[in-house]
Amino acid sequence: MTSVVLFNAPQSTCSQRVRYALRAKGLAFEERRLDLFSGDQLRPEYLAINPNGVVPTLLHDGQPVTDSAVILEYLEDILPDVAPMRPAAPLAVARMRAMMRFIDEVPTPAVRVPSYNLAFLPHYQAMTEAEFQALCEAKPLRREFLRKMGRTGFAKADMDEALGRLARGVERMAIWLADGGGPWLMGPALSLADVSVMPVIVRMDDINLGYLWDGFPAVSAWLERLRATPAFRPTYYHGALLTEKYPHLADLRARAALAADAR
Ligand SMILES: N[C@@H](CCC(=O)N[C@@H](CS)C(=O)NCC(=O)O)C(=O)O
Repeated sequence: MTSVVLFNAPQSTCSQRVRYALRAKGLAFEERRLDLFSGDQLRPEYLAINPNGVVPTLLHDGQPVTDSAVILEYLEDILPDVAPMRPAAPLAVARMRAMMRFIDEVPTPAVRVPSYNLAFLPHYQAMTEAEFQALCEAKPLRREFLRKMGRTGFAKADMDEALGRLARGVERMAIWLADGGGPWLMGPALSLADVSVMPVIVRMDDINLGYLWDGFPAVSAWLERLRATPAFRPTYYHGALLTEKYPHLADLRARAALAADAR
């Protein structure tokens, strides 16, 4: 019998991609939840399977597969006929991969900036400067990112830049939806491009950045359609959203909803 273990974290956007694909394909897996603020991802036993010290990692029959976009493609390779999310024609595959690259270049890194400032910063503020610097040093992939944030948070210029990149991501989605005729980014069939951008859009909605698609009804319709797919709910179990873990963000969201209703 084949064994599939997913090392991941509930609120990690990269993990959410993989949880969605596993659920969509109905592949049974053992979920191991890492506590990223306790440093589970930096322990030697985890670094042995993922030297980048980040989640997710898929362990298939004891063999590690790392990087969420790579894992998504791997799942298509091992289960091509179950809920396929990669088109068959080489040109269509190339188009899908180009979309995934754009998503990984532009909106995916950008959403980390407001996420860290709004939700994760207090975890680091509770540390001494020496502890914080040691933590930065221990991170193989996110060392410079964390140092740039520091213990006071990203500067306004960084936040503005991130918001610009997120807005560009939303605009590009609207173009893809219009070009392919929707309802999914590549047209009638849901693809890995949809799964790749899903956690960014869900996170933006969670932290009150949903106004960035106010002028793009096709993007809100896309989100509602995605939320209605059977794989969505088991992916976003309770605790997967930031507003479910951080009460101050839930308050902000409730106040923003009231303000929107009053307009
Ligand atoms: N390109 C990688 C990025 C993975 C990544 O950045 N994971 C984040 C959570 S979404 C993480 O593990 N962060 C822990 C840390 O920075 O220490 C992927 O897509 O798998």
